[in-house]
Amino acid sequence: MLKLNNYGTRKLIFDVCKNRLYSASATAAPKVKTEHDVAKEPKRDNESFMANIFRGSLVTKQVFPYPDVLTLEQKETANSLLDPFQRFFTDVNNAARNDENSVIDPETLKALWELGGMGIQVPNDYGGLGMNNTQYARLCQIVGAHDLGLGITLGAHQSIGFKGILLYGTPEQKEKYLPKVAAEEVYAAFALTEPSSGSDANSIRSRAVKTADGKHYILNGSKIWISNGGLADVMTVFAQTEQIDKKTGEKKDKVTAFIVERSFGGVTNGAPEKKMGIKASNTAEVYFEDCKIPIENVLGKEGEGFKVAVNILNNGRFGMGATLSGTMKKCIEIATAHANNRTQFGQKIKNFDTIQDKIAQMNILQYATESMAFMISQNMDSGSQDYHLETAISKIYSSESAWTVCDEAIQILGGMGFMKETGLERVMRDLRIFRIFEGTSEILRLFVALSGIQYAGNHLKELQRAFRNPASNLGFIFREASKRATSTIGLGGTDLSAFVVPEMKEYAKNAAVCIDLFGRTTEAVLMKYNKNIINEQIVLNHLANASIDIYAMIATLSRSSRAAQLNLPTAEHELNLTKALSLQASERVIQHLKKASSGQLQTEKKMIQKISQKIFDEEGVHSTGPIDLN
Ligand code: MYA
Repeated sequence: MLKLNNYGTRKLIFDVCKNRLYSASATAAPKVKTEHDVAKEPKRDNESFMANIFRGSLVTKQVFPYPDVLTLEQKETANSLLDPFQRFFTDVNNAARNDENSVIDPETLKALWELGGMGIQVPNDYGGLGMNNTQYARLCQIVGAHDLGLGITLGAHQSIGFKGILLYGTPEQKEKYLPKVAAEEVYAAFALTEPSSGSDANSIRSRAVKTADGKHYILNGSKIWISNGGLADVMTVFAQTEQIDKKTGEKKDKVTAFIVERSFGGVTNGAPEKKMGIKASNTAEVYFEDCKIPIENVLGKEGEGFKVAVNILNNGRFGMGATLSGTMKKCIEIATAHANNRTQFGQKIKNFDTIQDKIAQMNILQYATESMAFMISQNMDSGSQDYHLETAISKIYSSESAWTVCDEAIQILGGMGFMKETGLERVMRDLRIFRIFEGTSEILRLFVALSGIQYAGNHLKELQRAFRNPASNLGFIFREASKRATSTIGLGGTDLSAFVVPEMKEYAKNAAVCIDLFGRTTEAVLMKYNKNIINEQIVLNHLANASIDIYAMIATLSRSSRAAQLNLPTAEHELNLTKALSLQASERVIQHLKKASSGQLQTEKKMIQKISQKIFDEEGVHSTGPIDLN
């Protein structure tokens, strides 16, 4: 889908959108379904709230009421670990020292292993703490509040390093590797990125060739920027392998995932990279030279490694949201402690509107980030398979919000914020990478918009099919027609009022208006651009931005309503945060959606292309100096 210069690969079926749904084309002769069409058809209902709003449908199972999946016992287990984790960060770990030394000392790491911190989600039977995603998310918050550099050592190990073994491992693979990576001080890493393959993860060049006896693969290639690359003895490695297409018999390179042990031989790594932030974590190149991998170390199916890679990333992304919600909380604490005490112009700076506005905005971003992360983790814990869009949204939102919150905290502290001793400058350096790794904000925005649009396109195709045989699809057609008719004349439409407490009804209405406009705009851009939508990145970004704000509104409406229903002591504040967010976010959504379908966008796009082309040609700005008339 995101083959940015080769949109044919995804074979999106947008042709249906060439014509208006109710036009003559809808009754054209039915196209014979190819196997590919059938394979692409949804096999079960997609429960993702976000995917469904792309097609104008409201599927609320994942979002209302706010999930609460932990049993009392699970809550207690997680809580019992919060204290030891807190104590580890206050008594043992020293984030500033780790940053200064660009390494975590062995005693600190040993203490983390002893706490069970490296195998939080590994089942007890394999020596781990056996926690689910939500319990893990609680611990991530503590990590995020104290040391992001150490968090990457921990996250690269379990959120992606050996996550593939948990998700795809055979019983033998689990038996062999999980005890080691959970408790025996064996580090894991995730080796995907290569010099020529960053966002375009499918284009890796590392190759593994099967031996003549079929018992091994021989791996050659190199990986860059591998977190824990210099520490790991077990790695999840992705490489091209020759596969025979079952349908055509053609030979084709496809990615396969492998569990690679350093002890297999031929595995070396470069020196630790010198980085802007997360210095405490080890980042290194990893080289594979004739590394002999037993066939039983293929992870998942041969040729299906790309799916393994993206699903590991999808599965781990909520952890980043949880982690960064902890980071933001800490930044807010530092900023408020300062604002409460700092006097300027004869009064505490907390009395100034500007500072109040900053602090409130920071809390809104933190609240929304946390609400999303725990909504997703709990959906995953209750068995949902449809969380890809939501985790991508949460990754974008949390990494961008944390940056803003930390930046504003520094601004509130003024000169003091710029000093090393406050600790915020380290957090800011550490945070910069979060918008880049595990999928850049840019690539994930395209992923969100295009995946949602593909889902909407499939729905339109279904509708077209129904029109070919209206007699047996009357109910479906009628429901669609009435949905469109009522929303066109401003009646009916989405109603969220039943899901929120009475005082939030008005705000739920804002979100509902956005959802309706979102569905209509998605359909309109599909009609307008057809399959060329893939090349309309600005339109896609507007849709993605609108979807992100909608998810933030929904997650907070749901969580704050729950807080009010339970009469929590923080309920009033949570409702206020949600109200403010709803007012601001709904305005942004409407702006983005207007932009996405505006006729002016193409004129603007041409202008931007012209300007940027000139700058690229010149490799820099192109203007005559203001005091130079030559
Ligand atoms: S690790 C390196 C991270 N690298 C990336 O994230 C790479 C980003 N790129 C991509 O994700 C993909 O290449 C994109 C797809 C999205 C661009 N879920 O033709 P396609 C399916 C499910 O669109 P492409 C790092 O940084 C798609 O449906 N399926 O693919 C670690 C299609 O299937 P089908 C997906 O154009 C840093 C097929 O794949 C997804 O090549 C350390 C092909 O699709 C998806 N997402 O590009 C972090 N995407 O054919 C430490 C595609 O059936 C962790 N597909 O239709 C820190 C954690 C926090 C700390 C914790 C502390 C406690």
